[in-house]
Amino acid sequence: MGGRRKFIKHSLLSTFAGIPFAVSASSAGSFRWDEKKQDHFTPQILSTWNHGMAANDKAWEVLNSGGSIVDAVEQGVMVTENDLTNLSVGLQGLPDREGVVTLDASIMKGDGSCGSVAFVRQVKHPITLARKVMENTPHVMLVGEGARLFAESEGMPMEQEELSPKAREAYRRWKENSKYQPIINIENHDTIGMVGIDENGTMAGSCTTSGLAYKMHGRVGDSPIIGAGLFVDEEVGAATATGLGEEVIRICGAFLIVELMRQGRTPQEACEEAVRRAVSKSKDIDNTQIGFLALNKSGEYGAFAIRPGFNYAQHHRQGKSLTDAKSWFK
Ligand code: SD4
Repeated sequence: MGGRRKFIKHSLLSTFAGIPFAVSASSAGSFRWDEKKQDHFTPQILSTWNHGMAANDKAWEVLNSGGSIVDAVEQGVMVTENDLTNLSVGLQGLPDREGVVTLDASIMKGDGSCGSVAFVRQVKHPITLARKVMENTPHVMLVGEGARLFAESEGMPMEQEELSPKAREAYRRWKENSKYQPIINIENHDTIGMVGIDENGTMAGSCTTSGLAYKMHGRVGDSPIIGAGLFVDEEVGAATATGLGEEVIRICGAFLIVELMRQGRTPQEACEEAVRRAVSKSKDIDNTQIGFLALNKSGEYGAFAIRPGFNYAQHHRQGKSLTDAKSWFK
């Protein structure tokens, strides 16, 4: 995480400005994708935070080697789940108050298929487990011991419950005061959310996290909640969230953004409106950070956060970039 502040600032390529926005107004005044007007799409992958660069690299490689967009968003975020330097995603993440690492993840396809797991232990790749929930069960969400047992039944290996050296040391220091307070410090908010579109206009998204550091045992954040941390509807677009999950759940953040886009807002406008909504509902704005990231079907994207510090990674045919998102507070 040391490189977090070494942002590679790029002004995003103006290529996207020229993409035709092929949506049409329905009689109800909302927007509907008009397939007749556009028969090709611009593949693109977007992820939260600077670890999104490596995750996007993988997702892009998967897409380019013939994988589906769901394969891409799954395998992309697995890179972060494997990243031993990341203390907010995967089993190396910071534990809850009891010293236990519990993971949340979700995956969604643009046709409405989705799967998620929450409060799951000992599973190295909760995103893969979420995909198995989506594909191999009649359910959308499995939690806790049930999710772990399902992983076992699917042949996924169970990992030892042992804190990573960095997490162990951080937990030891935290226990000196054992003070629980959500911290807006971005070092403490590292969830990866990824959204993408392929050249056929098929969309998908993924989101995976170890959640808030030192959360109450059993706490579940927004990341595995379809419509809060992630939502995809390929008639319109996709959105994902990072930050204080309680505040994202309160406003159904990702769903809200997709619905705002359906009503004609650009991804940027939709993210800004969702942040405005979160700010207006927040019970503790001084201690809250949220970042939203959105992509619509025509390749327009947007990002916005409550306060500075949130960045996002983007990959497309013209290259890749890491960009600081604008924020409500300057
Ligand atoms: C959660 N949204 O569990 C997650 C935390 C997060 O970067 O985004 N961390 O509330």
